[in-house]
Amino acid sequence: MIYFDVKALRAALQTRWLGRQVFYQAEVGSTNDELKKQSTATAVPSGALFITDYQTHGRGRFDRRWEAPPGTSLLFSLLLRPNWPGEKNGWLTMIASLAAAGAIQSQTGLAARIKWPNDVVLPIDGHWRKVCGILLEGEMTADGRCRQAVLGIGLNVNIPAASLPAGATPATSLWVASGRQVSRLALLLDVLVRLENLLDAALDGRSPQPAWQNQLMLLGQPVTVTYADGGVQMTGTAVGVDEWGHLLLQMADGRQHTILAADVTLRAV
Ligand code: BT5
Repeated sequence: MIYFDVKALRAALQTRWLGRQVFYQAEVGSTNDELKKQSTATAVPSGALFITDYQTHGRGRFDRRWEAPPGTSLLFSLLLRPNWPGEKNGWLTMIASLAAAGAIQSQTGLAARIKWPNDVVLPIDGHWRKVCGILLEGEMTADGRCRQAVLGIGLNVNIPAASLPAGATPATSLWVASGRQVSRLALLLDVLVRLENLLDAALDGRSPQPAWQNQLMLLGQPVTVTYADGGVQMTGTAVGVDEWGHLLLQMADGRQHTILAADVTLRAV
């Protein structure tokens, strides 16, 4: 396996506070879980980064799995303490996908877009394929503020075509999509600078929503929303997202539904 060069990361980091404390292990269960463990055991500052080369129990939403062959991907988590009302946590997912899509565009020239609510996708032969997933896990205080959040990002960098995960979601990697290997270090440095700038702006009260909505695919198109629990389905037109990242679904009968990101999967009709 090609190990991630943490020394080079520390030396080249261009951020002011994000990723200034780095934890690395070649293999872990899940970086989200490891970072939470670290933050319970020791005083870990906001902005701390946990990165690995391989996860044995990489997680998606709803206990789904995140699969990536050893040494091929960016698999990392960030500890954040925004101390804002919990509803604002949707901004963190928006910021993560904006930063990932922006870094992919600038490092590879690929036209990365965001698929609501938490995926970064690439167009391959006329179809959108997932290249990056985001898992946000927040801990709230009794009065509903965000005590701490762990923002997990999985980005398929140099996964060869034959090793792409073959699940329900069509996947790709930057290597497969661009035809050349991409430096995980350069990409991570780029993601972190973008994330930090977006986080600083958000902490200053500036919403990522306009930039995020701009990068969304499926807007203006008919979509089907499926609830994870009962499998209830709704079909309508995705007309936009509100300030908190909830999807606005326009139904045929003229009514508009607000769809919370936490509950659903989204498919083009
Ligand atoms: C996500 O969930 O997309 C969030 C994935 C977050 C992964 C990171 S890696 C670092 C950190 N530590 C963790 O343990 N997790 C985070 P969701 O929207 O539920 O999508 C999961 C679905 O994506 C799976 O059910 C598969 O169909 C598909 N999938 C799994 N691995 C994939 C991959 N490498 N590339 C593309 N799709 C994948």
